[in-house]
Amino acid sequence: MNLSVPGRTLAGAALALAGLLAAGAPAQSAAPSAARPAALAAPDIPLANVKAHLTQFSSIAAANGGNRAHGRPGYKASVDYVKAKLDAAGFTTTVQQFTSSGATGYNLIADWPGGDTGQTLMVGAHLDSVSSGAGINDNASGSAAVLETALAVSRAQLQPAKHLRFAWWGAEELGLIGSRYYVNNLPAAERAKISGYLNFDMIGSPNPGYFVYDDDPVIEQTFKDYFAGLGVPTEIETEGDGRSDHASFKNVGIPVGGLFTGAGRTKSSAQAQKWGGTAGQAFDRCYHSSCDTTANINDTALDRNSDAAAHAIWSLSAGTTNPPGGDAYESTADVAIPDAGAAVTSAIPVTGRSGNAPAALRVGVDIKHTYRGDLVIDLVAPDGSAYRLKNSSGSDSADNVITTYTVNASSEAANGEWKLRVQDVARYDTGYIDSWKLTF
Ligand code: DTR
Ligand code: CA
Ligand code: ZN
Ligand code: ZN
Repeated sequence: MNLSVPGRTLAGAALALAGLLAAGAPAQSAAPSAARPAALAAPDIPLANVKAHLTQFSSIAAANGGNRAHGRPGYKASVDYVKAKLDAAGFTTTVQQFTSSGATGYNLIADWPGGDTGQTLMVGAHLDSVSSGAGINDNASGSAAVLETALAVSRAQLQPAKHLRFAWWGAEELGLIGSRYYVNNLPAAERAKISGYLNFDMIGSPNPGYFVYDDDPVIEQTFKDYFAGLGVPTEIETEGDGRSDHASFKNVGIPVGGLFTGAGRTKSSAQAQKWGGTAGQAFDRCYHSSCDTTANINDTALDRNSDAAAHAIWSLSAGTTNPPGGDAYESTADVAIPDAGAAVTSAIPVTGRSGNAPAALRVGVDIKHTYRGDLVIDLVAPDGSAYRLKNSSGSDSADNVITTYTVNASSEAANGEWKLRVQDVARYDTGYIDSWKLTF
């Protein structure tokens, strides 16, 4: 059996061979009940719903002196609006009071019942504006997206492995006051239960960039994978360290991540090339100004970032402990295999996992093809390394390849795009990839 494992040491090849030998006598394909359903995909977050929240925040500001700032009536009215939506959707809400600059501040915390509270994923945005305006991009955009993804969790009646907690912070504009108060008043044992915090502050800038925080690598990769799936390039957020509420969590060692579309800095020509918009102009010309109104939003950016938030919540709350059946990722797309032609591939994007793939990665294949001896089958890891699953054979005249291979993929990063590569190397007899599955 020739191993196509480019760039491997002999020892590595031997290990890989040992792994593949286990697959030599094709195992029975995993009983469907043994494999968990593939990781649930997040729903689309309707842009219209997110914008309806922006309209509400705008009306609240207009009815309360033109802003939603800490210590002003518009802020508490914003809290009341969000809380009412969450109470109606089945969340357990808590309003945490604090004092800053002589005024009462409020954090709104919303727990989604269920999940392992020992692994709590938090998602947050600051709800306050500056006193000069309604603060629609900064930060009704993040507040609305977090609210709508929370409501999407309720609509889906999601039951993730991890516990989900959402938060809207007060007095961020005064210096991360609300989020810092929350973290500082969490007992250490409670802090230790927070597996990660996702922050959304300014995610609809009118001249947008697509920036991903580069703090925790798993969270960063989860967002990058999402935007890669859209074909939207991203950049690392370099302005943010310490500049928003994720800093309160990072300062106590909690993994953080988030998204940002830019504030007062100027978009470069190179950035305008990749993202569109106007070079030489600020990402948000109305940053901290009275013109930060509902007209100060780029709908595409707000929609993409809302959907990216949902993707990260669904992916990162799925849990890291593998249940007995393992975590399965599946493609059911049919891919025709040309007779005696070029190899074809079928891809499965894997996200939200940490570390490397297992030493016993299960590769379930279902290929419908007469005279299966024509077929050569490889698993291709995200970095391009190929693992031979099946060689061609002139004597194997049976039809179809429906089996599970076990591959030692422990030297491969788990996250990324895995491919099944199939080539028909002999004339006559044709077929197609019906489905295939990776189980970690
Ligand atoms: N501090 C935020 C705006 C802001 C500036 N840089 C970043 C980077 C990442 C997130 C947010 C920001 C505010 O004015 O609310
Ligand atoms: Ca959407
Ligand atoms: Zn601000
Ligand atoms: Zn902000």
